[in-house]
Amino acid sequence: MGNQTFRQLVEQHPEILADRHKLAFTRQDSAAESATRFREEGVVMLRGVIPTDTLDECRRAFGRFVGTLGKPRRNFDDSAMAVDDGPSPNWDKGEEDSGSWHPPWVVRDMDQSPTAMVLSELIKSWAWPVIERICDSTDIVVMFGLCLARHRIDEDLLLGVHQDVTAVNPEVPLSIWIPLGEVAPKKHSGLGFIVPSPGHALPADSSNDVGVDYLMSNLDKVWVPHYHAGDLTIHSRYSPHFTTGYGTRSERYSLEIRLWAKEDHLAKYYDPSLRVSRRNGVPVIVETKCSLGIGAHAFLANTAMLAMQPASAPAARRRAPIGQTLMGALRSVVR
Ligand SMILES: O=C(O)CCC(=O)C(=O)O
Repeated sequence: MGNQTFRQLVEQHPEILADRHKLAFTRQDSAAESATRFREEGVVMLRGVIPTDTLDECRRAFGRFVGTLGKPRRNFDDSAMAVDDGPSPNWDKGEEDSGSWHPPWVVRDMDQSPTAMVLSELIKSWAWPVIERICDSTDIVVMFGLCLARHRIDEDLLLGVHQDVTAVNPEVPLSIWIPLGEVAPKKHSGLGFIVPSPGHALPADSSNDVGVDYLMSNLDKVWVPHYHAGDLTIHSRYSPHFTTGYGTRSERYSLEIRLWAKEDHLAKYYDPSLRVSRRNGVPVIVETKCSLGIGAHAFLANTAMLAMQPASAPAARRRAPIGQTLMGALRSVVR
C-alpha cells in the first residue's frame, strides 16, 4: 500500500472522481450556501470564475517565463516590470523535471503577470462575495509572501496527504487554488481532497505527510475534482489534500492565493500585500504594501490597474495602459 500511486488509486476507485459530496458551485448558487459548505466540509469548488481567454494568455505568458529559466535574463526583460524581482538563483540551471515554483510577482513575461491578470478578474468576479462570506468580512488582505505560482510537469506520484496548517503556515485560514486551464484527472497533475476536514491538525511525519493509511481509510471521503478552465477550489488550513500525478508529462500552471480578513495578528504577512475593500458597494483595491527590499512594486501597481478596468475587458485593453502609466502608479505604491 505504501508504494501505491495516484494513477493506480484512480484506476481502482473511479468513484473518487465524482463530486459525491456536492461541493461544486456556480454563479447561480447563493454565496451564503457556498460559504456554509466551505465551513462544514473545508473545501468548495467554484466553477467558471476566471474568463478562459484570460487563462489562455496567462498560460502562454507563464510558459514563456519558464522558458527563460536557465538562460541569461537580460534579453528577456526590458519591460516596465523589470524593476521587480527576477527568479530565484535556484532556477539558474533551469527547471526541475517536475517543473518550478515561484513567488507570484516574479512570474511575468514583459508586461504580463499571470497573477495580476487572474487576481484582478477574481476581485471582479461572482466568487468575490463568496470569499467575503467565507472570511466574514469585506476587508480582505492578499498576503503575497504566502502565495505561490507553479509550473508542474505531471509525473507518477506515490500516495500522500498533507494539511496546509503544517505544510504551509499554521495561521493562514485558507488557500485558493486556481489552475490556469483545464486540470483533468488521469491527465494533468491536480489536487484531491478528503472531506469533511477534521477541523484540527492531524499527526504528520517530518515531511508533513499525514500518511497513506489516513487516505486509504477515508476512501469514501476522497474527491479528485476535474477542473474545467475557469474553475477554482478553496480549501481550509485543516483540509487534508494532495497533489495528484499520473506520469503523463502534461503541463499544469497554477496559482495558490492566500488571503484573509484584515486582522492584526496577520500583519506580519502583509509585505508584500494588497487590500481589497468595498467603495460604494464595489470591491476595489484600497491599499498596497511593499517595502523597498522586496521587488513586487510593479506587480502590485499592475494588479491595481487591471482591477480598475471593467470585468472581462478584451485582452488588448488589459495590457495597454501599463507602459504609459506604470511608473506613475509605482510612485504611489513604493513606500
Ligand atoms: O499545486 C500543488 O500541487 C499543491 C498545492 C497545494 O497543496 C496547496 O495549494 O495547498
